[in-house]
Amino acid sequence: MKEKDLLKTLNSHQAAYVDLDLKDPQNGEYLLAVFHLIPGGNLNMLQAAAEVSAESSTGTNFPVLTETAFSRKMNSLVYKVDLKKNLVWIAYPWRLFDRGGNIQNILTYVVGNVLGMKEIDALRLLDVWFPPAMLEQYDGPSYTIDDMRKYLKVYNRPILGTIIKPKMGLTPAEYAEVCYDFWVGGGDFVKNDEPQANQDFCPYDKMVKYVKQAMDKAVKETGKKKVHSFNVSAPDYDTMIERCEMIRNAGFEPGSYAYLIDGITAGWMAVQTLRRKYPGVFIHFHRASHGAYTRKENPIGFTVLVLSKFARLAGASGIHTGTAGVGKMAGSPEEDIIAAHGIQQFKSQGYFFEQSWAGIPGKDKNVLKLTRNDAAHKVILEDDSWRGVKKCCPIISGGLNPTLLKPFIDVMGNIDFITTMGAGCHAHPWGTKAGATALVQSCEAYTKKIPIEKYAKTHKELAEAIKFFSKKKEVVKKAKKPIKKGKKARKK
Ligand code: CAP
Ligand code: MG
Repeated sequence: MKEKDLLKTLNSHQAAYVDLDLKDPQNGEYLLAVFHLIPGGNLNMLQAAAEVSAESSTGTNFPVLTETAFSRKMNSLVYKVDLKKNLVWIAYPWRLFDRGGNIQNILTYVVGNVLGMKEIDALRLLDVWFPPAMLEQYDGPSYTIDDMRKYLKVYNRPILGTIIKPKMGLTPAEYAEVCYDFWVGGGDFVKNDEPQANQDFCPYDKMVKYVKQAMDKAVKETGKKKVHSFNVSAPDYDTMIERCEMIRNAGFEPGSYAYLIDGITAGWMAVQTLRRKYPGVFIHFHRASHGAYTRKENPIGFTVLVLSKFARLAGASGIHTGTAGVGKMAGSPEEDIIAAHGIQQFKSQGYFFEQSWAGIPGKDKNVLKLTRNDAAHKVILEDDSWRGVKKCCPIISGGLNPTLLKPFIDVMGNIDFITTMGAGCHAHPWGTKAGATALVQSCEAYTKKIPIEKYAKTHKELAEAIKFFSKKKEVVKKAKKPIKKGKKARKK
């Protein structure tokens, strides 16, 4: 059966949401989306796709008498179907979306009710394409990793960071001490862990105050600038802003702090609020609970690439994009690296779309060349006729340690990211400071193109890290061996 043969199986309601002859979907009027779709019930691919298109734009499950000629113009349209691969392309008139750039609104359409429909057994948004004119409406990042590099005076290597561990349970003084140890060990960047908030054993205001003291001490001793990313996620707007202001009023100079937001559990409104209210601050998008949508085993949800593209559009300065299978979290090079590159580059190749992040007609090669040379910053033409969306930086954590830095960079293909290693630093047998030093040494080895085993011969903290983290791997290997039937499990 060919796609076009299925047209005659559509009822009039479904047919209003399909146009397999749509001319030039990339004409600038549409946000384009590609879904993997398995029909539910007894629907065929095109029928199910049409139902998804209706529910994710102007329709419902029956045609309504209140439709108008204009409302029909706002119908999204299924414009391509691949029956073999179960793929569906849908074009959304982007005038459907809330004016002024509202990510939450787009997601409510394209991955809203449709994920709960009976008409699908599987529906996963794989890639999206934003037309240049639409990009004009969205903020994109303001303060980027390049601004952080300038502040830290760190170039030509990843920004080396940590997450304070244990994840929770330290007092403010204990927390700040671990920050200090990491910074004097040579690390650049410390983040709160994603659940850090105003716990009774670690009051927010005290944590901020002690971190400031620790940072001042570390900066004085090392002569190097440091950054702390504070989790400002909160139950309500006022509390979030109160936390942001508390940090600014604690005396942290611009550039020395970032605002971390649990973008999925706190919500896109929080992400965009921070971007709009604090354009001079690095907005750090932590993606806790993204797995419910992005894990490959999930038939219903969206990809890491889609999440990351929307984070860039929303104005996050950086978002966690995963360790491409090198660290502890699920995720593969294919998934995580395409997402990382998708938010770093000015012209990025997705699964289905090449996304130019310039708000100009992609045809103007000269201007695109110009913007590529300065893709890190908004490039405004004198007449402000177009602008580029700044890059959003991959933040890489999840089970990394100094022995895994080079393996990850080799997969990533560049060093333009922030890495935050938690256990990778604080599990070091000699403690956090040595863990940080081992990380710095591992990065030095990479930059000097020396194998870490060789570099470790003259760098003891790294040597100890290699011994410890490699051993850790063996233990995991042993645990995986099936215990022979009848043989007693060896007492550990
Ligand atoms: C890492 C981490 C990060 C997750 C997030 C944690 O700690 O702090 O939140 O890695 O995953 O809580 O597990 P470790 P992702 O460095 O000790 O593993 O970056 O994939 O979103
Ligand atoms: Mg964490």
